[in-house]
Amino acid sequence: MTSHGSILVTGFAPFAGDAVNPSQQVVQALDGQTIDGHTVVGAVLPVAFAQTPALLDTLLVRHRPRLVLALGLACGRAELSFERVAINLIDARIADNDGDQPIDQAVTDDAPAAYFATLPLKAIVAQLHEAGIPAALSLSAGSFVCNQVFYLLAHRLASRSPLTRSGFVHLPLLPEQVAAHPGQPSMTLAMMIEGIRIAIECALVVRSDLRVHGGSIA
Ligand code: PCA
Repeated sequence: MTSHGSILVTGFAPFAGDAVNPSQQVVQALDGQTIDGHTVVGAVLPVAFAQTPALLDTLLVRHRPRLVLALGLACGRAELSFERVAINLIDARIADNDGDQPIDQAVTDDAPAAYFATLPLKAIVAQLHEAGIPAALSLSAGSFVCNQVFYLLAHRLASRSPLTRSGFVHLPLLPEQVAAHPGQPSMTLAMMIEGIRIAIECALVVRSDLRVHGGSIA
């Protein structure tokens, strides 16, 4: 059988005192599965600014993925949040898991201020809504390690593999995490896994995004 190339899906280890990270669990569930003839390679990254650049480089060189979807947790989000913009800024409100807490640094020196996700985000959100899965566009992935990984992927792929599309999804808390985060929205692991699978299927087949209104006023 001809190889269709792999799909790289990354998640993160727990951080900020949480016992689990849903992105790690989604990645572990999808690792090794086949989606439309493509094998999913799952990788769990440390929440550590200094470690992610080399780890991502290794993953991209080793697997030469045809699509990359990075996942992370954002406590407070109610939907699968499809990030539109990766910015060249690190400003850490909390320390990462190595104890680093950089202030106003570039992700990559002498590089563009920002990149857009290269996935058909509006088509993905529409398909998720059809499937009854809460999903939304988001204009900021923050300025912590998730944004760093989103930016690094976009920057690396833009120069080395411009046909490989990439994007970032922030996940809500898992229901069991709400005990430690009272009042915050959550989503089941099964729904997250199904939603990410639908997003990948959509990204593999939809070339140009839907022309529907979106964005936000503030
Ligand atoms: N969320 C953090 C880093 C790791 C994760 O899962 C973030 O949003 O930057």
